[in-house]
This record gives sequence, structure tokens and C-alpha cells, in this order.
Amino acid sequence: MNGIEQIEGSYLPGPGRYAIVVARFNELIGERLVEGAIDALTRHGVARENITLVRVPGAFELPLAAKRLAAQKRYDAIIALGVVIRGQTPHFEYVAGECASGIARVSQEMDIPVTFGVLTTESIEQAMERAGSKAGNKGADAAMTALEMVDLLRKLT
Ligand code: INI
Repeated sequence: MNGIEQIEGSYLPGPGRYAIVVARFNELIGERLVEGAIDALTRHGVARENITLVRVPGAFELPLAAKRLAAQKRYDAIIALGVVIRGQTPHFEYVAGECASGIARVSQEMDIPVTFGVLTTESIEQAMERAGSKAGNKGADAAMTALEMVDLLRKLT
């Protein structure tokens, strides 16, 4: 794209504070997402003292906690983590849908990156695969997206 101004975030935004908010539902898998997110942040230069970890009961509660964290204005980005498994509940669509749209709404309304590291899978096996076994770690992916968005938003101010 010669001659075109291009703006893109990098994974090294420099100093910043990050909040991770995780749902306790399906806790063992959720903890793997947290480990992935913390690993990604610290490998990219974020000091452990600049990371806050908040736990909520389930994915449905993630947007409200993210909103409070955003309102504190202490954080550059919020990483929302959780695990919603279709086989476990007849109201999968409601929990997963409200969680996803709530997180998007908080991000836009509060003007802060709130990244979506919530697994929505058919089975516990699929969730495990995406929490650090054969299909990567969605928590790490959400942390990387947070880093990139922090850098991008700094460039767009
Ligand atoms: N919460 C989850 O995070 N994952 C799920 O799979 C799930 N299921 O299966 O129901 C779930 N339900 C709880 C929900 O998030 C709320 O905590 C609850 O409805 C109270 O508001």
C-alpha cells in the first residue's frame, strides 16, 4: 500500500496496566486461560504487579465486572475469560450471547479494549483443546489482542 498512511498496533505497547476478569464456571479450564493470558502479557514485558486478576461466578457476570474495572480508569485494557459449553446448559445461547454482546458493549461505551477470551464450545474436550492443548490458548490470544489494541489506541489518540 505505497503512499497510504497505515496505522497498526504492535504487541509491545510499553508500560500499561491490565485487568483479567475470569468466570469460575468450568474453573479448571478457566485457570488454563488465565495462565495463558498472564504468560502472554509477561512475555511481552508487562510486569506482574501491573496485572490484576478478578473472578466472577459465570460468563454472564463478565460484562458487569468489566464495566466496573473500566470505570476505575486504572487499566489500559481488560481481558475477559470464561468457558461456556453447550452440552452443559439449555440456555447456552443466552449465557454466551449476553456475555459476548455485553463485553462488546462495555468496550465501546467505556472506550477501552475489552478482549473476548471466552470459549464457546460444544464439548469439554473442545474447550480443553483451546485452553492450552492442541488448538492453542484462547486466553493467550485475548491477551495478545489486548496488547495490540492498547498500542493501536495510543497511536489513534
Ligand atoms: N456460566 C459459564 O460461565 N459457563 C457455562 O457453561 C454456564 N452454563 O453452562 O450454564 C454458565 N452458567 C452460569 C451463568 O454464567 C451465570 O453465572 C448464572 O446464570 C447466574 O447469573
